[in-house]
Amino acid sequence: MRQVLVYKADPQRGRQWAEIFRDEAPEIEFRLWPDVGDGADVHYLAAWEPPADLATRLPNLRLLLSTGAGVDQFDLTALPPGLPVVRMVEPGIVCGMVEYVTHAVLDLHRDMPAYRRAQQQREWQVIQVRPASERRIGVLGLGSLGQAVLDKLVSFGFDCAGWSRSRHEVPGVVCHAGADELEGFLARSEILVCLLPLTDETRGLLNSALFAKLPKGASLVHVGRGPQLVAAELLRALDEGHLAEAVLDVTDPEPLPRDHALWSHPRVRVTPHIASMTQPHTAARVAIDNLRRFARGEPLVGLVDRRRGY
Ligand code: NDP
Ligand code: OXD
Repeated sequence: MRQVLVYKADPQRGRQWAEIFRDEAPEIEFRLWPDVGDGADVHYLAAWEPPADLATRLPNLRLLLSTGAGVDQFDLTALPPGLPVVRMVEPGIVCGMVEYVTHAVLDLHRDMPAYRRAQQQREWQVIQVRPASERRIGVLGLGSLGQAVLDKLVSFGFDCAGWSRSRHEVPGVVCHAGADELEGFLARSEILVCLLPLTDETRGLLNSALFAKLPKGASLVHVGRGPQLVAAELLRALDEGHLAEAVLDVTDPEPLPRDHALWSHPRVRVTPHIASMTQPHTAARVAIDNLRRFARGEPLVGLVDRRRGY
């Protein structure tokens, strides 16, 4: 039977997906939103945001693929029960995130924010260099992105730890698991990187209580999701000198309003959610692989636990 996939995200990237599907998966008919045709034909949807009337618009949908690594933009409770949801695990997203976080951590580790401020004042000011082995990095989230980032940071010799819900073993990384081990993990994290998915449990996690458990002078690199951060409490921790710097790729809301205090704080750097981006060619191939796995009844890569929310 003919299989039909609808793509509903950035149309330019969609056209690149279409080429890959045409050349590498001719058995799957590719339709670009809004040219869905008869919705009853559609088995698979690849979307950043599914349509609100998903169940009636695509009544025979069998699989929903997120075009991003996160699925918090989906209301998982509103989707048809039993519909499998897959998040994007593809090499392009991983490489982008490794580059962004490595850049941010090295920049903080080598005191570049202080040197940028000194240059503005024309001050020749030397700060003692600390070896990477003496810099303690903590990564919240040991999923596909957290582990890839840690792999690179370990290669620089940083003293690395990670935190996740379940216990993991990651070479060269002190792994902490669960709420009971969060405090010990935070107490040793001089540069804290957030790579958690947004769920009810992680919303607002980056707040004053958490900042207070970090060592004085710690910095934050936030690349998870904006609503995990309580921005006013971050600004207070920076103003009080408990935290030194923050690098934020995600904010709440996005885009960040022009008059928001985060833009102008001297110890905050904001980027517009560009830490990593799904790369159309690699993502399309990952999607094809997952659709073929699905057709063969094999385990899917990046299957979301809808109850857990990631
Ligand atoms: P994964 O699902 O692979 O990993 C999530 C990790 O978070 C897992 O280790 C999981 O623990 C841990 N976790 C989730 N909830 C909790 C909790 N309550 N307590 C402790 N640990 C928890 O996700 P990815 O690594 O692929 O992506 C992470 C996030 O990065 C995405 O959800 C997205 O929000 C963000 N992202 C941001 C981008 C950007 O450009 N800024 C781009 C891409 C992604 P366990 O392993 O035990 O399940
Ligand atoms: C994603 C993102 O989830 O871009 O892929 O944040």
